[in-house]
Amino acid sequence: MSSAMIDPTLRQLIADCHHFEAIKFGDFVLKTGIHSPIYLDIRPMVNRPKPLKQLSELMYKKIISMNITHDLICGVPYSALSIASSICVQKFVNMITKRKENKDYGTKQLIEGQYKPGDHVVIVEDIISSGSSILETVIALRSAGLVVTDAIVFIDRQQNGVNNMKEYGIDVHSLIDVKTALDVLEEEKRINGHQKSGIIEWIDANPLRINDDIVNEWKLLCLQNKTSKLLSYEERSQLPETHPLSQQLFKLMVRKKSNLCVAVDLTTSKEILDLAEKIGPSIVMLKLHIDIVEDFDHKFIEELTALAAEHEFFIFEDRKFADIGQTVGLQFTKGVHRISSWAHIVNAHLVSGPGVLEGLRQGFEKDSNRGCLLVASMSTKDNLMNSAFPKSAYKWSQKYKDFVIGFICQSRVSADQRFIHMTPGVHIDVSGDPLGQQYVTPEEAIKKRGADVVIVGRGITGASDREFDHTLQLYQKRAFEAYLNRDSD
Ligand code: 5BU
Repeated sequence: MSSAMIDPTLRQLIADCHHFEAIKFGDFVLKTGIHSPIYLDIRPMVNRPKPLKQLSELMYKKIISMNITHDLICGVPYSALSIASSICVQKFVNMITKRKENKDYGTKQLIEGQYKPGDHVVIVEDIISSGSSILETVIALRSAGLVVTDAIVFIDRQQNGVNNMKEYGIDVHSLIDVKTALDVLEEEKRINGHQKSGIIEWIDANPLRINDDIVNEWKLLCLQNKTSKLLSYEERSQLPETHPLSQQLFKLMVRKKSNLCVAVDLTTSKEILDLAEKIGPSIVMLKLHIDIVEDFDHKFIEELTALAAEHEFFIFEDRKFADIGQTVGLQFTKGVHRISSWAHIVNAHLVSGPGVLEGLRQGFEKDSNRGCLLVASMSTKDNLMNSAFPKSAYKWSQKYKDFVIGFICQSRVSADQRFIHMTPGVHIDVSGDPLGQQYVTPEEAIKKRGADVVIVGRGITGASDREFDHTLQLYQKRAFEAYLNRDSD
């Protein structure tokens, strides 16, 4: 951009920036610890009515001259919020804002204002450095179903931000780039040629990258958006911030071509170990009710753990912790079973509230190879688990994701694909049992209800010796094929 072509108001604004110390020269230590010979902070400009009005007029002019479709305007918090508001008031355009919440805020909607998915939004920002703040806003807008392709900025610091944003499908239009602004300031005798070339040299030597956390958030959004349907186990193993145990499970399912967990509801250690030996190669998880084992001892656990390592499956103790946190903590870590010392996975009900999770927390001792599933719904007839349960399971899964890895449920609880959904009550013959158990087929559980892993008990363990191998393979095959053909009817 040649400084001779600059709009007189823009020229004046750049001079004002220097006058009001929105542009300063010297030696500044940036947030990143790097020393910079130039400092830009637009607040002294947007805190004053005259430059704010002039700046917002110029920015809106740019939106019009670039022919950018815009139903709404969104400022990047915080400095650009006043610019966006000023544009909206002057030009009668509606505005939305992105909250700047901390990460714990989970999936709560980050966009404030009236909009509908599909509305076109133009982003307004004061200065672009790496583009990280703009991308953060783009992620929030696109997550809310809004269309965003363009951003208008006052000054481009020329540190690669505009280029960085192209990768994310965003065209950034600046009113002026920093080198042209320096030309103006030199012409206005506010800096000399020597200072200017020193700054330009520094700018050219310091290109910026987008912050890694934001890139990861972006990847997550892409993976979720790529299809509204479920991603493959492989893709899910690669989602950022997936629990290490879930990552291992997703990978294991791909490797073993199995999404089968067998419920081994047998009452002697010999029967369980014999069965584990037989089913080991075909399953990814073995589910126990340790309190029904009549001859329990830790030697049995050692042998089972050795089989789990040999055949690569996880041990899931279906203890359904449900008491007050204090008691649950003891049930998990103490007593004859000392469940926390060997179960890779346990589960909990939220009947007594999230205290149960606080109680369990100590037993996980930051061991990333262990995790908990929340019981969100049950397979049995006339059970009392109404819609409050999946809602609360969803809510608390977000807050305890350091050890909550997913849900035991009859249909999906969370759209967050990092969580595993496991469905019990699966049988090829769906007639149920006389005690209220209700069954669905593996296809129904996986294709219609969105299960990632099916839990099969008597469907397999009840098969006669003669039919056992065939039955086991049939379940493994039907469940895995249902996953592979999830998107077909
Ligand atoms: P079955 O033999 O496939 O009916 O065994 C099902 C297993 O899953 C059994 O161990 C139950 O304790 C467990 N289960 C269930 O059947 N339904 C549920 O809603 C929950 C667990 Br939660």
